[in-house]
Amino acid sequence: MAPSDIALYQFPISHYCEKTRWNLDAKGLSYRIENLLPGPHRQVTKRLTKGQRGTVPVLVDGGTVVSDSTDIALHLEQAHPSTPALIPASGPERERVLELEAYFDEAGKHVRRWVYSTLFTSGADVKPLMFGAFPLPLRLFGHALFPLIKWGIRRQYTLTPHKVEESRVKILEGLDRLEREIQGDPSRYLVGASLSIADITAASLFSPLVAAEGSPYAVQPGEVVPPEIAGFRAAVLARPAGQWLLRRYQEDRRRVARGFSARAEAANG
Ligand SMILES: N[C@@H](CCC(=O)N[C@@H](CS)C(=O)NCC(=O)O)C(=O)O
Repeated sequence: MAPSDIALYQFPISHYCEKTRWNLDAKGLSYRIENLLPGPHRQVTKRLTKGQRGTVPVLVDGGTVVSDSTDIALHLEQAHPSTPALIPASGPERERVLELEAYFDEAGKHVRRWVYSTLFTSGADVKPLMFGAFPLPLRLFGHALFPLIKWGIRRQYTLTPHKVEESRVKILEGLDRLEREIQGDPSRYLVGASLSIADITAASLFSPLVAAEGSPYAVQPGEVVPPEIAGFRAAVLARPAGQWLLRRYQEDRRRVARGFSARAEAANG
């Protein structure tokens, strides 16, 4: 298949988009990345999905348009089967993979809320992470839109103190569950003896908590990490769950995340 036959519409900063990039990379598929600015993105995503959904990621695979990272994973498994499968074709292992995928997908919303809230409250500069991958004119446009984008994020993801605290607790529950599933052993996969979409989902959606190398949240030279985030990351890294997250990135995230490398190139250029 020609590289341009698969296009991923995405935000570089989004951990749900990171999940789909990893999914595509794990299957060895070539794809084109179309980075969208938060806010104006809805014109594109609504057009692509014929008004059905506004969120990213959206995958265009030949004539098929799929949005939602879980539906994309199901589509990719069917349209581009790989060995070993990221989603087993049938049986109890399939059920387990899908159940864990759904659980960690939901946990990702709590990570997003806690991370955005903590970054905004600390006054950290989120703009390099959000816009670094864009060409200069769009980057400047993004900077101009930033106050509005920030307001939209606060509103859409309900960054209220009560909800943020609720999410912090949910994150800790998620890390506990991860440790139970791997029986405290960072070398184990969640289901069976090979990487599945359950591992990709947990690792990508929790990646902001450990700033794994190869993830969009890897710490850049000169980046100032707010103390609350640095402290939380240190506590996660001291746990088997944190070591598991790092290991999945080191051992299984084989190809460099392309959104991230584009960000680094833009920052260097
Ligand atoms: N469950 C969805 C979550 C997607 C999602 O929430 N995407 C966010 C970025 S992380 C988004 O597009 N936000 C902007 C919007 O809702 O318009 C998935 O897995 O694709």
